[in-house]
Amino acid sequence: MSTMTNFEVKAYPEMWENLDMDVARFDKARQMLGEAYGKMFMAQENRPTKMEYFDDLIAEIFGGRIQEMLEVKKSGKPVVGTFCVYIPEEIVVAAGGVCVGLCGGSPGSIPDAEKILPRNICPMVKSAYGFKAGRICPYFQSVDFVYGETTCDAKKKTWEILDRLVPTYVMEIPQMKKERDRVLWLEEVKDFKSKVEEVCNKSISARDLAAAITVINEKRKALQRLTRLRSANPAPISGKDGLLIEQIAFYDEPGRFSKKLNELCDELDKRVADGQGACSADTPRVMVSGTPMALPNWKVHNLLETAGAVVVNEESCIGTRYFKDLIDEDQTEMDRQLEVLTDRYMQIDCSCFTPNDERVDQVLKEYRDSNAQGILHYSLQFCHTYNIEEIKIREACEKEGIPYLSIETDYSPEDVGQLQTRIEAFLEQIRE
Ligand code: BJ8
Repeated sequence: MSTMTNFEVKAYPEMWENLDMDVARFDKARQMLGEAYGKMFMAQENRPTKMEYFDDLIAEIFGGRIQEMLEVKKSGKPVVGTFCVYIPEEIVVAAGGVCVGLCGGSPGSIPDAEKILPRNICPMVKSAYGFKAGRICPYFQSVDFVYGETTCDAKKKTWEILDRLVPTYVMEIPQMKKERDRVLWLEEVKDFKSKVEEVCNKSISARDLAAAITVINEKRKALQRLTRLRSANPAPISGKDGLLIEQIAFYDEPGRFSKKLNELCDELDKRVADGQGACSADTPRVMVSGTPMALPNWKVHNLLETAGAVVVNEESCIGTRYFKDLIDEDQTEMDRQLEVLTDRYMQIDCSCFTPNDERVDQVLKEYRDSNAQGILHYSLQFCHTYNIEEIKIREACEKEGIPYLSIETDYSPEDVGQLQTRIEAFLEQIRE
């Protein structure tokens, strides 16, 4: 395999300075990201040519895309940061604004967070907080406000501390899905809409919202299409590239993203028809299920694919949980639109809910649909809800005779050797 590493994430020091960033430090992170990307992504063989757009997006992730967001902001439209797929981006898009995912996927910002937050909480929360505290994320520096939620304890208590650094609002997400929870949820969605409207000083009309629902539905449909194509054998695209596209969905302009992803899917359609894959047909096919993997968290996919597997599905919030459900587009009145929007969001099966048995069924369904041969359950360290829900997923896999491996990890490279050994044994079990 080639080891081409000449990939550069572009530098925009002047713009970063204007965003009050720690430019010298951030520039090192930018270089490291480029090197990692070159090694992990550009060195892959048999890559679809249409991945070029997504490579370019990563090259401009701290530059061109930020400029676009700042243009939107200059025009008086809202730029909103979120940390969870329960925050309805359709409402921000309806206001002509940008909604960007700010979950942290990098170990580099964790020491900044550990200066104040406890060490024994989820790395995703620490990484996100650290990006703001260290002034090393141009997205965080560009938002009008962030909107958190009350999903897990680590998140909801961190928002109180984060509010000292950036205006932080919180959506109450209930923990059960009864009728009275739905009533509360709908009110919370309305509050979110009011907050977004405050920034642009304009009310969102039913027509604006209808258009935004279509735009985001199109994005979710394009991601569903990619997932279906990955079920082919040989897989037409690597799991790393699949994950990367799912991560980029939280940053890119949605209309353009859907168009480019559909162009890639056209190419993959052809590959599938020609029996051409990113790997051979006897490559072990793994589905990853569990906690989300925020950019640039490629640790487990990289380990799996370096060990000779291909990842064919992500049952996570940076994966199918984000795009499996669409919003009914037939409503024309605001009240009804907000109701169907809330209904769609209530279908997301995050482990923060109790009970959450629909997720077990969903995991088994996706396992079958993706033609996977084994499931790797991935839990971030200290994520109690996923770690405990793992018991039910494991039991269901045992019952179905599905090869299964559960790992709990963080962003540090320390456990890589140990994980490698366990992954190799898991792939051996699949091969047998
Ligand atoms: S809907 S998965 S995006 S909450 S991994 S921060 S739960 S301790 S990310 Fe999530 Fe919304 Fe659920 Fe999805 Fe907490 Fe767990 Fe960390 Fe998590």
